[in-house]
This record gives sequence, C-alpha cells and structure tokens, in this order.
Amino acid sequence: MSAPFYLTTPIYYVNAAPHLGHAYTTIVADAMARYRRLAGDRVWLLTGTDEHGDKIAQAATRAGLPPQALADRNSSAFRETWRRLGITNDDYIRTTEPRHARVVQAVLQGLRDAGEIYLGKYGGHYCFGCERFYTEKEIVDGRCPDHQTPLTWIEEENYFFRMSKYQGWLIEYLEAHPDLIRPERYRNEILGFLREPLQDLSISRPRSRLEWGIPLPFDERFVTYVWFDALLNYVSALGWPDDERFRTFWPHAQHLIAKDILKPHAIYWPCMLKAAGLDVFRRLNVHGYWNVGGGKMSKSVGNVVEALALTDKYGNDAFRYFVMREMTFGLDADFTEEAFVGRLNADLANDLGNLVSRATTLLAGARDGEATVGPPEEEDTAVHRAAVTARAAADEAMADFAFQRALAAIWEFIGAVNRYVDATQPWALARDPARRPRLGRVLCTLADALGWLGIVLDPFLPEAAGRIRAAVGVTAPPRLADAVMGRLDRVPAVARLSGLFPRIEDAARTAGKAARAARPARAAADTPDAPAAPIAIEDFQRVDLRVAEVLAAEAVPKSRKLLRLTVSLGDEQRTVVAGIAEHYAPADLVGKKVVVVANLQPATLMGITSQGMILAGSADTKTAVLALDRDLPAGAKVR
Ligand code: ME8
Repeated sequence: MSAPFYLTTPIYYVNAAPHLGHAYTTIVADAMARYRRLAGDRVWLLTGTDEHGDKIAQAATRAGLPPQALADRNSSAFRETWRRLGITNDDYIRTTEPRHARVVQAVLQGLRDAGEIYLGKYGGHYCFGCERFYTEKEIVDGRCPDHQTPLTWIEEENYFFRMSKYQGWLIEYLEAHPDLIRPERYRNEILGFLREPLQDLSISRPRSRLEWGIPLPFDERFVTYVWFDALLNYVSALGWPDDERFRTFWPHAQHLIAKDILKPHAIYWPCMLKAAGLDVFRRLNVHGYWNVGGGKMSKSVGNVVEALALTDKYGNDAFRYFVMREMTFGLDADFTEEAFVGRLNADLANDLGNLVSRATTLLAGARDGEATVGPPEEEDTAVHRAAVTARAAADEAMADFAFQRALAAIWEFIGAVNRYVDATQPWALARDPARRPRLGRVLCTLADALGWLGIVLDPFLPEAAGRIRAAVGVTAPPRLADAVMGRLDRVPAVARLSGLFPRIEDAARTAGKAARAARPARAAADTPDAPAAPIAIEDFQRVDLRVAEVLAAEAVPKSRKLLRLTVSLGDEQRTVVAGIAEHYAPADLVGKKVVVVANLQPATLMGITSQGMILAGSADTKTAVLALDRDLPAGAKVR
C-alpha cells in the first residue's frame, strides 16, 4: 500500500544566492523524500522561491534591475543549485507565477467575503530586512533583534486578518495534536508565545510604499503582505482547490523549516488555513541554524558558506553526508571545513570506503566460491541481526526527521561488517582449500551486506549507493523492502570498487604525487631510502601485520646473515627466515614479541621456506627489530 507523503521546504527569497543554510534544508528534504520513495510511498516534494515584498524590491533597486528580472535571475540560480545537488523535487513554485497569484487572490477574496479581513490602522517599528513590524518587547536597543539594524517607525492604513480570534482554537489544536510541531522545544516555544494575547495580522502593504506584490482583489491601492502570499504556496502548488493532487497530498502535508520562520508557520499559517476552511498541515519539522564562526549565517550578515563551492570541492555525497550527520535536527551546528574533512576521512573514506574496497576486492578475486557455500554460522547471523537492528533504528529516526540518528545507525552496521571481516579473515580462509565452504559463506555475507548498503544508503549518498549496487550487479531500482540479509546462498559476481571516497590528504597531495611521478624512475631505484610515493590507506591495509611471539631461533647453516625463527601467530605457527644474524644472537630473540607481515607470498631462502617477514629498522650499521611497548597476545592485528 503506497501512502501519500507531501513534503515542502520554505520557498527561498530571491534577494541573494543560495548558501549552506538553504542547501541543508533542501538536502534533508530530498533525503526524506528519497527515503519515503524507497519505502514505497507516493511522494510529492515541493520547493521554490518567494519573490515579492520589500526585500526583493530593495535588492532589485540596488542591482539596477526591475524586480521581476532579479527574481528570474535568482530563482534560476536556486533551481540550478538544486539540480546540481541532485535534488529530486517534483515541483518548483515561484510566487510570481499566475497559478500562485490566482490562489492568493481567491483566498483573500473568500476571507474578505467571510468578514475575516477588515481595514484598520497600524503604526509600528518596521524592519525592512525581516519584512515585519517588531513589538516594543522584541526590539533590542532600538534595533532589529535579527539584523541588528535600526528600525523604521511606519504608520499606515492596512487590511488586517482577524487572527486574534483564533488564539483559543490554536492552543486547543496544539494540545490535541502534540506532534504538530517538532522537535518539542519549538512546540513549547509557540505555546509560550500564545500565552500573550495574539494580535490581528496586517496582510497588506500600501502601493504608495511597495508596488512589488500581488494586488488585493478588493482594493487596488494595496498589495498582499509577503508572508500571507508566501505561505499559500504550499496549497497553490498542489492546485487548490479542485486539483486531484491537492486532494491526494494536502491531508499528508509536512513542512520543513528552520527556526527563523517558526512563527509564521506555527501561528499565521494554521490560523489562515482554519479561517479559509482548510485542514491544518500534518506536521511542522523545525531545524536549527548553521553557524559560522559562532554567528548565524545569513545573506544580510555576509558570512555565507557557498554550498556549491563545497560540493564542487568535495562531491555531493560527502557534502550531504556531512550536513546530515553533523547537525542534530532541531539544534544549531557549527560549520567548519576541518570538521567536514574529519568526517569525510573517518566515516566515508575509512569506514565505508574501506569496507567497500576490502569486500569488493575479496569478492572480485573469488574464483569458485559460488560452488561451495557452507551454512551460515553465528558470525554471519550476527551480521544479519545487525542489519535488522540498523534498519529498525533508521526507520524510527527518519520518522522523527532525526537524520543524524539514521546515519549513526547505518554506520553501526558498517562497523559491524568491518569487524566481521577482521574476525573471519577471508584472505586466510582462501589459503586453506579445506575451508572453501566457509570462505564461500563469508563472501556471501559480504556481498549481501554490500547489497543492503546499496539500498539503505541510497537516500543519503545517492551516487555512492548507485555505485555499490552496480558493483554487486544490482540493476533493479532499489526498494527498502529488499534490504533484507540472509537470502544469498551463491557468491554473486562482483566488480572491484575502490576509492569510493578518497581521503582528503590524498587529493591535497595529488600535485606532489604528480611531480614525483614525473621524475626519472631511476632516481627512486638509485636511492632505496628515498621516501616512497604516497599510497592510499587501502593499499597499506592490504598488508596484514601481526604480533608474533618468537618460540625458537637458530642460525641457518652456511649463512652469515640468516636466522630461522619459529613464531606463533596465536592459533598458527610459522617459520620465518630473517636477515638479522649479524645483529642478534638466536637466544636474544626467543620469547620476544615482534611484528610480522603475515600475508607475504612464501619465499625460499637457503632451502628454507619463509612464511612471513619480521619488521626491523636499520640505519648505518645498526638494525633493530620492532617490538611492542606493552604486551599484546600473539596474532593481534597491527595497523
Ligand atoms: O525566510 N541555518 O526565506 P529565506 C539553517 N521566504 N538554515 C538556514 C539558514 C541557516 N543559517 N539560513 C537559511 C524565507 N536557512 C521565506 C520563507 S516560506 C513560506 C517563506 C534556510 O530565503 C532555512 O530553511 O530567508 C530557513 O528557514 C530558510 O532557509 C529561510 O530562507
């Protein structure tokens, strides 16, 4: 059964270009829409631009453009930004479109006819930046509390919407619908505000002061107040009143905003809907501010982080991941590029990128794994259970718009699969023909986990999820219902996928790497101690380093340099030939814990097969075997 789901972002003002704050709201809206679609819901995602009012008129004057030209230009900039960020909105509304103006005028006329709108007088402290009057109580040192700019006293005749009469109704409605506004702190803020008497709302502006707006249908001397105009976009875009789309989606409307515009959405809007005889929206989801350097980022303040510059630099998926993971929905968050790079490296490059690279490398190298797949063991079913737990936690978090919690749950699973790889050691299983069925099962579990991630990550990291699905050979459109592990009993054909999220230092060093690569190859060969070219962490991790205990040591007959060591790697003993006889007496080594490379191809030296290599450093004539500075069991992993 597909449930309708209607989600809106604010419609953004066209007085400047989109920035991180707008991008955050639109990205989380997109992730939510994608999640619901993945779950099989019928989704309608709306965004758009708010194009009337003083603020736009003033920006147009400053730019030396007619307001419509400025609106056209900047509305396109928003639209283009969302296209580049891969936002999957189903519609894009502009308040200068006839389909919208028609609805605003119809609603105004209906309210006027019903006696909900009257002509009155108003004087007050007005902020042009906010497009609103401030009460004495709200003013800070005679200035706008938001913009810190001086306010202007304006007195004028205007039309008013009888909002005050809905105060009692609104309080009751909020009490009867405790989850109408969430997180709860914003609901409490509104209930607190409603303890004071609610004023009627001035819904017009005299044309003598402002031309740029939708004319009142019943008095040509006025245009509509921009908020009254803007809020109606949520129903005009659905084709109110007669469109099928309106009937389908309006009963399931959820709005998404930041706390700056809580009051118009939580007070004006429900009262407007009630007065116009429409149902109240289902839910208002409110997030906090992105701050930069401790202050709110806004166009008028000027410390704006350019969303597009960041995505160009680090990629769309990394940007989406960072903003969703870093901000606790409802609270403020600080943006720093260091935090961004930190998360990219730790969560995306290390945890996810490495898992995908390790797992696909093992799977791509599997030869006849599909023929021999053993039964699942406890280790495998534990991974299946981790997937079930993560799905349940992600579903619950997404129902609450808690994007950060959903991602944390998925990363728990990624951690569990990484630990599973460490514990099952598929590369060791591959060495032992008798353990082929076990290897087959481990590879199945890994392929299965990748398939799961390719679905569940799709709303959050659409590009990476698509690449993961392609690597495991999934071509069908992803569905959440298919994110179920434990159904695979053949190892599928998998293509190697590495470098899904390159570490940032790597990118920063690319220039240096290119310069080194351009040097004559001979230079490196001539100077063996010269620094090697940088390698990716994945390359380093392919080296299996282990703690080994030296059980026995003896000189290799007829060799000046070689010692034959018997070492324990925990559950396995190995013979290792080491070229350290000139520096260590055999007895010095017995009982020592050293570090060995455990996955070197065996080599034969003086007729003895060496199954590994001991790590030692050397300078001039000195050589030192690497030991541990505190005790660890033999077999422990070294990284
Ligand atoms: O208010 N942190 O438009 P607007 C987080 N046109 N989100 C931020 C942010 C920040 N620092 N800055 C902006 C308007 N946003 C009206 C809305 S709706 C009927 C009319 C995001 O261009 C956040 O979603 O000022 C906030 O609510 C919105 O942009 C305000 O955008």
